[in-house]
Amino acid sequence: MTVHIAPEAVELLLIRLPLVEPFETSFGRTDVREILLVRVLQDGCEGWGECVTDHAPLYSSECNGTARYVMETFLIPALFGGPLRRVSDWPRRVAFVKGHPMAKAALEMALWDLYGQMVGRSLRDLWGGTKDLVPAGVSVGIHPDVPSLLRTVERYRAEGYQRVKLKIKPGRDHEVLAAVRRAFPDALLTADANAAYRWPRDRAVLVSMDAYRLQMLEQPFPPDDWLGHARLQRALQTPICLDESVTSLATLRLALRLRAGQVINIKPGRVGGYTVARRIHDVCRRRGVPVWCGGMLETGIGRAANVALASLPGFVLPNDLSASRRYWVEDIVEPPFELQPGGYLAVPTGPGLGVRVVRTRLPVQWSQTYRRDGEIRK
Ligand code: SMG
Ligand code: MG
Repeated sequence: MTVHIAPEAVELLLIRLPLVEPFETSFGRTDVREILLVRVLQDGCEGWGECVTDHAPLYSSECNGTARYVMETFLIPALFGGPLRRVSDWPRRVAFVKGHPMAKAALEMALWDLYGQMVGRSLRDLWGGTKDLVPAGVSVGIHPDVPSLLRTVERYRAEGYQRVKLKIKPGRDHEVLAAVRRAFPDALLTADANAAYRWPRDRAVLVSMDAYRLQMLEQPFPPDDWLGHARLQRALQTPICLDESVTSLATLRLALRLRAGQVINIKPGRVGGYTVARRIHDVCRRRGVPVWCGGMLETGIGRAANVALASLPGFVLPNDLSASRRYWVEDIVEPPFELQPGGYLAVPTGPGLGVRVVRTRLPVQWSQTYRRDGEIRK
């Protein structure tokens, strides 16, 4: 039986969800997340997607406003333009829209969930995942002072996270890394700069980070500074992990050819969806490049899809996938994600995302439904 994907309606919803504690990176601080959700409907089934944009274009050039605009003006009409034979045809269907990978990825996630619901298969199963449990890491934001940071790291380590990622920026790096390394000599630590450093200005500051025995240093330079990353990697023993730089298969190939990094953080939103994310995984696996799944402070919707992705065999390093309670007082899905013994998250086995969205828990700011027959309802 062939199931064609042809939703009769798409709903966009904006929710506002406070984080359990503020999260600060080199580009800003978040207390409350504004999250754009997508719901697609077909033949009595529904699929949910989550857009990883934020209220402002700080991590990348997209934000909730651009994602909404591009979805309602171009992507949703493209979806209504005719049935898709496979969800993996989605990137080609929307290739005429340049950029806007997060908007495309959110709709793709909803289509994967819908398809999984229709055929009764989990995303892990549809994508060729091989693991029941995926290693959980935790990303720790920039703290106001070192003692409070040490307390946070201590707490997460006591909970059982396999590795701790520390957010850094110029002026908030050596002191932080030295203190955490001193307090936790055996911890698996990484650092993420979110592009806050500059080549060659910060060469010495970065090269001396080798002293902290980090598992990797994530995205020191702006996404397009390929030569900066390649030159730093030549001078640095610590492997560089690329996040913001890798937005496609082509940029992945560039990264590998230039040896601009040795590890890849795969974020489906950043690369335009799960189809491309899986292809990036496949190329890295063939070439022996370790990958892990990044996070964008998702709700249980995005987390469910990412956990399924991380169950693929090439995801060999701890992921930025933490338990629901690390982010939210109450997640918007059931069951929430809980840290399993040894520091793992369990990969859902139910159809599609394998979690149920609890509609009554959605703090909806606005919602709008678009129908294939052309009607739009607020
Ligand atoms: O989802 O646990 C999470 C957060 C992981 O640090 C994280 N993400 O650059 O890797 C990264 C950041 C981007 C999001 S900052 C709002
Ligand atoms: Mg990062």
